[in-house]
Amino acid sequence: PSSSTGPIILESPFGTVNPVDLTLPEYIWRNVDKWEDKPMITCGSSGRSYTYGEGRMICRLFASTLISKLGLKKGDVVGLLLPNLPEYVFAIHGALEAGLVVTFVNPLYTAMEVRRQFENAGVKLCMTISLLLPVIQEVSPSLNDYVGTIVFGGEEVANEKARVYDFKTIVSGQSPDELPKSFPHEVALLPYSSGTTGLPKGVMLTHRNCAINLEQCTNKDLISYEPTTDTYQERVLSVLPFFHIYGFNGILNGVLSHGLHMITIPKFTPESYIECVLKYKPTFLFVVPSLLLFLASHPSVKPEHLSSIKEITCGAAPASKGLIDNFLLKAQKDIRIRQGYGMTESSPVSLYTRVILPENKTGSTGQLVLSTQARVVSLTDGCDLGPHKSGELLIKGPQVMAGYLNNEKATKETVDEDGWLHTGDVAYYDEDEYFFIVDRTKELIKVKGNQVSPTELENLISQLKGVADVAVVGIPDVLSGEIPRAFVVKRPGMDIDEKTILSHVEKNVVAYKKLAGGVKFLDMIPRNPSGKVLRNELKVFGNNP
Ligand code: AYL
Repeated sequence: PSSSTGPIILESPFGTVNPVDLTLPEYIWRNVDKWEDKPMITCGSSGRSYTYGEGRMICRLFASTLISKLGLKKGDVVGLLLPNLPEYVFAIHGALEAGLVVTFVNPLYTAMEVRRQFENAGVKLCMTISLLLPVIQEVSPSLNDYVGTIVFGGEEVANEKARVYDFKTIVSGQSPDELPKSFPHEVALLPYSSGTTGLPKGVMLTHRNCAINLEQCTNKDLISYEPTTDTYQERVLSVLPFFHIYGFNGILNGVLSHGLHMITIPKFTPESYIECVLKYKPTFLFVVPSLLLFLASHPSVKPEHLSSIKEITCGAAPASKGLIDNFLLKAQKDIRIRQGYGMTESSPVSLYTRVILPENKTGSTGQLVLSTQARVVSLTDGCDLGPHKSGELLIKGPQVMAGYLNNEKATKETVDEDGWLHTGDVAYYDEDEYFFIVDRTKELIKVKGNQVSPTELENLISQLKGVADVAVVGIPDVLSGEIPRAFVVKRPGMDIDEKTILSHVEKNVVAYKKLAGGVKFLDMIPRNPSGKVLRNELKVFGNNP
């Protein structure tokens, strides 16, 4: 499909997806009867575990509890401040089954970060663990129509007067009362993403967006799990957070819908990870490049530790051919390494490498998943480009979000009238239509696969009196991929030092957002005539410490 003047639209080589007319919970549980007695999810640290039969029932009862005992109504928003625990499944799928909309945050977020997202999303009910209840208590007074907080393992802190409920207590004795009816086109999830510019925004993902994205990766060329049977079940280890679309839809829901055994750890340490690999002998791992680097280079990871692993999927940030080759050298065995590419705004997967990847395609982020189209357009004149020419990647498919919450302007800037999602990533495709991501035009900084919005840090730094102007960019880093660095112009006659700026940022944001790349002082921030920061100039400058 090529034309020298009009759009050059690439189609998925895998064909079209089966239509999905189910909500997300209906989709993930649709075959649950086949593996009721099999383990569903296990905490790799504590060993706490639930079978599919138990998990399915608890979600159903929790959904009824939310409606009958707490009086929530369809469409109400719940906010999750939770680490990766087995009970995460109940929190999120119980709420979705009840017709509620879910937003989630990093459990290490500061109260300020949680408040901004929960307020913006309109959260009425929170879910957390005892340890993090103080954060919720700081945030909840600013929430309109606040209903309360459910605490997992909260027997000690429960307090009806203060509207703090223990999960087990409130679900116990619940009957599977009727639930409001939900539909596939309705919004299910509000993950936050800064997209191509500005502050994090609520990404409206519908039930269908999420369910169809799972189906779009379900094809004999794309899926390699052995089916779950009486005698066999794949084991998947992942520490990637369920509060990110990769961990939630890409990993957890994929696992649940195929009846696999999920093993998770609430907090990554090299020791706990290796211990889990040895104890549970996972057959599949999901990683981000910094975790692959850990496996490839950490002295405590030995080749024999990796003997159970058949396949590793890596996504969320670039993994070079060099990194993949280094890992395989270390593993001393044939492990399939697959890459996925996507965005929160596309539920997330748009590109995925096929199970059997031709050797000369290592480093590619793969091909278009089912029913997905792409264009690559010139960064200078917007014209469509042919093979081997780098430009902005545009994506179209049923996984593309319904829009940003209460933000029509950002929605229009990101998804155009014809439905093309402007990714802000620079890519090219080769003669076989394998894609390679080479750069990013958007401001977004990715630290170990986590999103960092430069605007958020710039706003924070601007609060300091001595700062006249500021710009934050990502600079390359071996361990994290990128790290944020601030360029600051001092206010005339005032002095402000690097330490003050670093500690102000560190106090207010989660650790991965801190200015690990330091602060550089400049006389002025380079901007174009319309005032837009010339980030590339700063990046080049930023390469010289
Ligand atoms: P967000 N290679 C290079 N950059 C990538 C890749 C990749 N494989 N995947 C994601 N990115 C960058 O919303 C890219 O800049 O979603 C993209 O626009 O947090 C941005 O990350 C989106 O960041 C999977 C596994 C998709 C993971 C994901 C990524 C979800 C990240 C499919 O199988």
